[in-house]
Amino acid sequence: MAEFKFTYFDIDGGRGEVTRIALHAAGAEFQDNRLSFAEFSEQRGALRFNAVPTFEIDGEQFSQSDAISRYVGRLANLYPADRLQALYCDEVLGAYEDLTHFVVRTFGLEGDRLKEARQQLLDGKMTVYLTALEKLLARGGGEYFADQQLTIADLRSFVQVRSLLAGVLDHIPADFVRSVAPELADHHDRIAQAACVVAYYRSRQPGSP
Ligand SMILES: N[C@@H](CCC(=O)N[C@@H](CS)C(=O)NCC(=O)O)C(=O)O
Repeated sequence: MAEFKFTYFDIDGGRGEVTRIALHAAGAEFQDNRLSFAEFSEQRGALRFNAVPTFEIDGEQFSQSDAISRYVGRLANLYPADRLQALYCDEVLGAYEDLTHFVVRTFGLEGDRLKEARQQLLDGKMTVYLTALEKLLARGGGEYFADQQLTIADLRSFVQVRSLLAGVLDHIPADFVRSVAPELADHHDRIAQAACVVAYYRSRQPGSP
């Protein structure tokens, strides 16, 4: 087996989370290189596009979270072999990446400007994307987004919806997803119970081997 090193922030979430869950599901040995924000600032010059996540395979560095999670998803049987189902899956990954960019644009704003930008986000892109993603879930059959089984699209939705449900972003109400796209919130609750997801978070408990 090749030597893997995955570099991302030392957080349980964000663009690195799908790959970490999938690496665990694949039973792959890998160096989990968790950077503090200070370490990221020091090391970013050595990272492609000066960003995380990065993934190294036998010392060769790769970037782009969705490309990495597709590679690892194939290792873990969490990526469809069928071309159309893979397209279903990729469309979801791309939509969540778009949504992430719209949210990130509001970072750094403060006070009324932040409030206004977040309200625009709720009324605009957030509603558009979440309602469309809910339709993509229905297209996949309602339980999963693609392949009639768990894929990295479900994991990406789970991670992103979880952060919205946590209500950690100012002016984004914790019940927003449930009010605008309840099927996505229910999907999140189901995926949280998927065996590989439960096993991954169990492995993150202190004292776990
Ligand atoms: N399209 C890239 C985006 C990478 C990205 O923006 N990563 C963020 C962390 S989630 C980052 O490194 N931000 C720090 C910065 O750009 O200064 C991907 O999907 O990996």
